[in-house]
Formats: sequence, C-alpha cells, structure tokens
Amino acid sequence: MALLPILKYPDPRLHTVAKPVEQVDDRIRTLVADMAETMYAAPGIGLAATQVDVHERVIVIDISEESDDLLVLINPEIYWRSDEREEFEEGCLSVPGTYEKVERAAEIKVRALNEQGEPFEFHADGLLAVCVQHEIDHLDGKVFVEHLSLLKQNRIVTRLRKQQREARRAAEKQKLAV
Ligand code: K1U
Ligand code: ZN
Repeated sequence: MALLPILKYPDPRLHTVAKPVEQVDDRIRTLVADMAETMYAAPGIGLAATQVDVHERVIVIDISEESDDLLVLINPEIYWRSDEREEFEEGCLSVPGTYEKVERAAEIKVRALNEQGEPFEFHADGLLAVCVQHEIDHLDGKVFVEHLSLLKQNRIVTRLRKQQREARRAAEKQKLAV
C-alpha cells in the first residue's frame, strides 16, 4: 500500500471531470487500498480519486467512530435527492484549515459498484449524505468552496496561496541548510 499526495486547492487539476471506471480489476483495487490508507492517515472521513490526481470515478468514505467501516463507491450515481435541504459545516483535505457551511440535499439514494464490481444501492442521510455529495462533487471537478460566495472563495484562495508560498520557502531554506 502507499500514501498518495493530496492535491491542494486552487490546483487546476481539481477541476478535472473524472471518467467512469470501465473494469473493476486489481489496478482499481490497489487504487482503493492506497486511497483508504491516505484518507485514514490524513485523517479524513472521505477521499475522491480526483484529490490524488487520478481522474476515474472512485471514492472511499469512512464515517465510523472507530475508522473500521470503509465504504467504497465506484461509478457512484445519486438517483434520488430529497427536496428538503440541510446545512452542514464541511471541511476538505484539499482545502486545509477551511470549514464552511454548505447547503445540500438532506437525503439521497445512491447506486454504485463495490470493489468486486457488483452493483449496490443505499439510502443516506446526515453526515453520510453530506460526505457522498461532497465526494461526488470532487469527481465532477467541483471543490466545496465553489458553493460559497465569490468573496469567500477569493479570501480562501489568497490565504492558501500565501500558506503554500511560505511552505515552499521553508522547504527551500531547509534544503540550503543541509
Ligand atoms: O473530501 C475530502 O477532502 C474529505 C473530507 C470529507 C468531508 C468532511 C466533512 C464534510 C464533508 C466532507 C474530510 O474528511 S475533511 C476532515 C474531516 O472532516 C475529519 C477529519 C478527522 C476526523 C473527523 C473529520
Ligand atoms: Zn473534499
């Protein structure tokens, strides 16, 4: 297994629309294992393949307290959304240090393939519904901050660019010191 680097907003690769998986084979199962390891190490409760620069429709989620209930969604589709909407404070491993309220469908019905390539369906509400919608947005090239006002998006981009510049400078300084 391997830890994969996570793309950070505003990296333009986060806007790539992921392609459907044509065959659920060992290559996809290795990707799933690496994504799960990366999500648990971060730590996070979800990860989309887009975030590790793989543009295929694969998601891992684990919202359990003990981090022992991995949900793998390949080619996920939301085929029903409730009219009722709910606001939830979201975070994102690609947008470190940013937590903002986003409004989404309160309940959804999802179909997907599992790691064996078998179709399955489920109903989700609460945190699971939020997380599935957030991760499918990633596969469609959308980052959660793009649900916010342009003013908030600009402030977040400015702060993240500054952080990334400072991190690069610190790494260069350390390299020179060796
Ligand atoms: O997509 C991602 O970047 C993962 C993201 C999932 C998510 C969280 C909250 C609402 C919607 C989607 C995260 O996992 S952010 C980190 C996080 O929420 C968390 C980290 C450690 C423990 C518990 C939660
Ligand atoms: Zn995210």
